[in-house]
Amino acid sequence: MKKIVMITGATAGFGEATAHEFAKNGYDLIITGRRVDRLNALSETLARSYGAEVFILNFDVRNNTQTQKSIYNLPAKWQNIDVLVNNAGLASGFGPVQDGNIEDWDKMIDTNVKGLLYVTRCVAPMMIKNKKGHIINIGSTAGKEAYLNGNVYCATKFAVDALTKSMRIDMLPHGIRVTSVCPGMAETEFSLVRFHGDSDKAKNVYKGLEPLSAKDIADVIYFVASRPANVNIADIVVTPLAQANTSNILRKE
Ligand code: NDP
Ligand code: 8X3
Repeated sequence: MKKIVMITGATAGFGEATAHEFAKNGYDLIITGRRVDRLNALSETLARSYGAEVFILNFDVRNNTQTQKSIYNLPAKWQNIDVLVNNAGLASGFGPVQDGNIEDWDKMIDTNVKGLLYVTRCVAPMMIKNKKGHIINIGSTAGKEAYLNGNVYCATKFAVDALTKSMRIDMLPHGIRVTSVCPGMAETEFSLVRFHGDSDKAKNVYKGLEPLSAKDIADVIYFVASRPANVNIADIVVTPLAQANTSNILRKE
């Protein structure tokens, strides 16, 4: 029987690239997100290119009722999830806390922290029942070090870091692996979303440097998932060569 990976936020960026990586390596996939047209297109591509079976779940991770309904109603075969990639997330806004937009804050906290928890709350008991599994949370360098104007986004990723450490303790008696993958600057739709669709501001983030690609991170996610069963990679931080940490970034003129 083929292994099953569930990837939240598979309609773009890391999630989409990770879906390709796992499908290429023989997994069947549960792909989730809000943009169902993209999920349908990705499902067709994965089936055609790699012969993968794909199950689509179209829900908003901020909505616990939708999340529970989607996951609990998975057909029995699809509840046999080997790897959960908690990837859905975003930054919304960039500025000092005193000018912060409450809607942006709620969006980030509800998606990056509560959404990750809602999904995990549904999937972890399935893994415990099946006596196997691997939860991979997508953190960030922003969850290791705060940076100027990052405040609430950084706080959500610090929360992911704490949750990953806690989950590893909770899952210990059940033989379930828990990992965080923490990327630095990667050019996906992330900055476009952060700057509310302003493509000039989004492009400017990566000016003068070669950022990570979604594929760079998908490779790392597959790597941690494909270690021997006795190996758990706890935490992995990946930056572009031009980024030493969240604030020291080398840009060419
Ligand atoms: P993208 O914007 O390219 O992709 C984000 C994905 O998350 C989309 O598939 C989107 O799907 C999904 N998503 C967002 N909100 C929700 C929601 N409420 N419910 C369901 N799905 C949602 O960004 P990235 O691929 O770059 O980001 C993926 C993860 O990586 C995020 O957690 C981000 O914080 C993190 N990260 C990104 C870095 C970067 O520099 N790019 C660096 C470090 C971490 P849809 O809109 O269809 O729902
Ligand atoms: C996203 C990367 O550098 O914008 O987590 O925080 S960064």
